[in-house]
This record gives sequence, structure tokens and C-alpha cells, in this order.
Amino acid sequence: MIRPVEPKKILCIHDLSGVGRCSLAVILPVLSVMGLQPVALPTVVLSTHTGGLGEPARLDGSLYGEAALDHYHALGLDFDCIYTGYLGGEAQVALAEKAFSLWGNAHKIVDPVMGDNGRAYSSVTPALIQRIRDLCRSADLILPNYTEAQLLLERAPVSDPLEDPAAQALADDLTALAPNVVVTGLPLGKYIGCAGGGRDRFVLKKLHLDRSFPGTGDLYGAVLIGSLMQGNALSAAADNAAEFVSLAIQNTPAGQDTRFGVWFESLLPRLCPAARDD
Ligand code: PXL
Repeated sequence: MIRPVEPKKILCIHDLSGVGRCSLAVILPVLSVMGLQPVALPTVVLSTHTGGLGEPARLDGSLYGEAALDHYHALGLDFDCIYTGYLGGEAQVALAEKAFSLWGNAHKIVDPVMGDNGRAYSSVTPALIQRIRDLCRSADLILPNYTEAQLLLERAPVSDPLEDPAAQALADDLTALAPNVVVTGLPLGKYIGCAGGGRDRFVLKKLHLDRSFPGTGDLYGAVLIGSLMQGNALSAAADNAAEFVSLAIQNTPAGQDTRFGVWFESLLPRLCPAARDD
């Protein structure tokens, strides 16, 4: 008899933005369809993301998050993985730190959400950058984009194109902070690439993108983590994630308002383990 195995639990500490297809709104469906069990811990509830849809309605989740972590710990729950993303301030970094210390054996993955396109987000202060840099030091894997990689390394962020060796060197330099690194959104000539540092080094030049959308970093992170939790090596997981993001962008009709994110929903069945050979 085949004994059923409980799906792995992933604690997802990210914002919940109602409109705009980013953060928990993409992470939860992706992880579920990949056969995993995401547990959402919204750091902040927003009516939309903050990327150009006006001033969102906002509900801070710091106190809720502290109480939810205590509740999960009292229940004796275990998490296979903790995945952190958008942290709206230093109190929310403390939430991630608390989760890391309560579940010391979980695989800890930090997406150090701080900026994009060569600039830190307006709400991101030097003190917050330092706290997030410190959080990265307790992670097993970090997933910065190109801008965040430079902020973590205390380099002035630029969006200039890179050669492959420089992309690889950036990922290698970040292993001073965390043992495994994937840098996303690297401008590699006519490609957007990602580079991995640590035990599983690689440079992938996968995406030939004509448009950029909010939330594709979260989509990428969710597929990568889902793939890792399914037992794939980091470079294979990064490859799967790049391919899915590329497909989702191609699936979004030209002329759509990019602020509303990529049309990934109809592609979700491709991520389902049972549907893989269809
Ligand atoms: O990773 C995209 C994202 C997530 N969360 C919030 C955002 C954005 C992009 O703008 O504003 C709150």
C-alpha cells in the first residue's frame, strides 16, 4: 500500500496585495499546485501593490504576525521551509527573525525585497537595508534581483548591462552573506538572466523579454522554491522558474496594462506534478 505523504509546509512571510498579481497572490496558488502546503503570513494587506496603481489601502500585519507565529509554535507545527519577501519596515524584519529562530531547522529563503531598476524603493531606508542584509546572513538561500544584489553589497545600484563573468562574480560575492544565492533580473545583453552562487554555481541566460511586470520576481521565487522542495537541484529549479516566468509573459497579450501583472493562471496546470507528462 502506498502511504500518503503530507505535503511539505512552507511558511510564506510576504505582503498580500489584492490587485496586481504579486507576492502571496501568486505564491500561494503556485506552491499549492506544485503539491506543497503554503502557510500565508501576510506582513501587510494592501489593496494593490505599490507599483503605480495609486496609494493602496493598507493594513499593517506586524502584531497579527507575532501572534500567528506564537499560535503556530504552540500548536507544535513544523515548517520545511520559511520564505520571506516584502517586509514593510524594521518591525516586520523582526517577524522574519522570530520565525527563523522558532523553526531553526526549516530551510530559510530570503527574497530581500528592497528595490528594482537601479533604485531602492522610496520606503526603504538605509537602516532597513542593514536589517535585511543581516536577515540574509541567517538564510540558506537568498534571491535578490540585480538592484538588491548591489544594495546588499553596499554598491551604488546601476542598471548597466553585464557580461556573464561579472554576473557570476556578483552571485559569488553574495555568498559572503548566504551559502546559496540566485541573482535575478540580470541585464545580459539582449537577455535577462539569473546567476547562481554557492555549491550549485550557474549562469542562465533564459529570458528574452520585451516587457517588465510587477510580481514576476515572486512568480520566479515561488516556482524555484516549489521545485527545490520537490527535490530538484538549485540550477534545475532556477531553470524551471525562468521558463515559467517566460511563458507567463508570453501568455499576457501585448497592449495589456503591465501594472496588473502577468496572466499566469491558465498556465498553473503545467506546474502540477501529476500533469507534467501531459
Ligand atoms: O514583488 C512585487 C511587489 C510585491 N509587494 C509589493 C509591491 C511589489 C511591486 O511593486 O509593491 C507591496
